[in-house]
Amino acid sequence: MNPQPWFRDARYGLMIHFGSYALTGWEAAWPLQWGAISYCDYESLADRFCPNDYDPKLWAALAVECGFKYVILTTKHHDGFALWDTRLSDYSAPRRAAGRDLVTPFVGAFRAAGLKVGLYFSLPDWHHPDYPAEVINPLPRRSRPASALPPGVPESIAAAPARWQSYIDFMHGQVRELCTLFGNIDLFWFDGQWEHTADEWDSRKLVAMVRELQPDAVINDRLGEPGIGDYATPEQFIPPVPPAGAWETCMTVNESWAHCPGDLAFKPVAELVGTLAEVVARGGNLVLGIGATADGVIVPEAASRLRVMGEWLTRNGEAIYAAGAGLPPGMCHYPSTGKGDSIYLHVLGRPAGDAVRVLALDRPVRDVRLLASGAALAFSVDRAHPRDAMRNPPHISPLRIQLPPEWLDPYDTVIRIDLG
Ligand code: FHN
Repeated sequence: MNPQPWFRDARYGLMIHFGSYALTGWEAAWPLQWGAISYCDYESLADRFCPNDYDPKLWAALAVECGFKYVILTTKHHDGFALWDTRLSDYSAPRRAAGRDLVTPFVGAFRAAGLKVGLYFSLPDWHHPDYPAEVINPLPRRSRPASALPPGVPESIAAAPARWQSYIDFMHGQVRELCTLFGNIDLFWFDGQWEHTADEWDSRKLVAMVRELQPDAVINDRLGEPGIGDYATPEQFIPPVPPAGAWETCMTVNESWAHCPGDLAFKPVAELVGTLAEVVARGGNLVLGIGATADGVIVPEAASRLRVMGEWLTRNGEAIYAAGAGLPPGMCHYPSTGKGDSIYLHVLGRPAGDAVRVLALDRPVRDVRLLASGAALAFSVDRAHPRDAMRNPPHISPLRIQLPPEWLDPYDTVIRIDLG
């Protein structure tokens, strides 16, 4: 399947991890697997998770300001704690300390702000009494730590197949709720598929249900087998060889998905902007991940960086939104994006000398400008000497563009080349 056209045009999304795990100051759900917190202690976080400052309208306003075109909220992470009023479990924000559904206002606020809305949902649920101890990946096959298990969970699927079926009914039932409680949803972002196979998750049936209930929704690929969803999801890296078809790199702004106050390893804006340029230059989308605090706040360390990126996008968004891969690989030392007859060179950092080169172009150049200001840039096309032209392929000429150093952008100077 191909995703809806909006998905490729959007290019830039935000993923927000929000849940009771924010109280630990560690990663979402994973401290359970590390044996850092017991099942009971983790469970009881729900009795303290009460995000009084949660106002998704503020989040949506920030997302608009920062230039995001879509958003993905963790409605339920691997820990099984649901942010909406699921009828299928009591382990949810509305039924514990928070006392309210956190998803409905989120969807409303972002939709009203004009962003496409995506819901993250974990296939594994480490809280559910029927979710077995044994998982198949990471290899070798292993059991979750005893301290992390709810009382009486089955050892494996094989040990209690009926209980696995009841888990699948529950999990599919929760996805049905997500498909029916919040109006049109633009994207479903599944996760945690590595713990079982597509057949075990009954992923095809799950996707068929989503397509029936939300026919316009885009669905990611984390369903246990390639080809079931609409697009690939490399995580925390830019794929050197882009996946076939649509794809989206998801990447944290610091090193954690959840809010971790001790993690101050925020990526510099230049790196984040460079990542966005590199990803779009390979035909992908970038989703940046941040974690909200247990009070429901997006911390200034993350927000300030995203705002600076938003300012860069205000100057240069034409080279990102609805753009795709630009020049073929190897034609320029910089990433390039493209749209129609325009190529956008992303000059990351300071070029050596005062000129930027495109090694070879096979179409005439009409115009070259700095995208941010529209200022014309002097350029020359180094036509081959007739003697060499006889040996070279026709119409291939290097392009040299003068880039005055005082016009450099601190993060990524975008040069727009209009081809004839
Ligand atoms: O385990 C999760 C992780 O916490 C986070 O949610 C990321 C987001 O892509 N997905 C999983 C790891 O692949």
